[in-house]
Amino acid sequence: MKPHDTIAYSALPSYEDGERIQRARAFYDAIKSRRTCREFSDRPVSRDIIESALLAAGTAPSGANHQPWHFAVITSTDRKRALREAAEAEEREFYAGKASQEWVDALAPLGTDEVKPYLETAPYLIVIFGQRRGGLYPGDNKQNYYVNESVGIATGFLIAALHDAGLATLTHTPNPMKFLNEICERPSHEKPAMVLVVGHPAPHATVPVHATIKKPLDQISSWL
Ligand code: IYR
Repeated sequence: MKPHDTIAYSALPSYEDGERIQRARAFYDAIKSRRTCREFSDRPVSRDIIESALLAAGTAPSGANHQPWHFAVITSTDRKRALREAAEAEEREFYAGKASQEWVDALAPLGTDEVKPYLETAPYLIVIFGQRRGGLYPGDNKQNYYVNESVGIATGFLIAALHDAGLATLTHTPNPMKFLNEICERPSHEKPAMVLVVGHPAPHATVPVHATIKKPLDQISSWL
């Protein structure tokens, strides 16, 4: 079989309509319990779970199917500490005046600040990179397309897979984040997209009420 050949579109199971409705609701019920976590426990998490979730992320649609992403999985104490120190240095500037007042005000209900102990506590920090160049096959050096969109979708899959496995996540976006290339030993044509903190919530973890307010259907959709 060559890449230009086709295969039958056969992967979808044939549910009854009622079952389809029930499954769609069940998925919504499951995913709506996801909460961004900002207090992690150091309880270990099996590497198998992370590998399966990364494989799930890797099935996301992408521009020209080039799969322009790289997931650097940090487990080493030293690298976590280096990442925390660099991220906190950026965040100190952000909260001390680099961010607009409007931005700081928007974050106030979340209670975020420049102190990020979870970057050392959580068992995994997955640093997600978008590859400006690459292609499908090892050694390819082609233009990649819709890199931000592709990486965003893959990250969504990753978060959903980890949530489904009963793990908590936090999308962390230090600003700027070029320092992540050095910590993760990634080439400069890769652009850091975000850090995904993964683990179990600390027993005392809380969630801001602000984060639990989700827009209703009539505010997020229109039917034409
Ligand atoms: N990167 C900062 C600030 C921050 C920005 C947004 I937009 C958030 O939704 C949350 C935080 C930080 O991590 O604190």
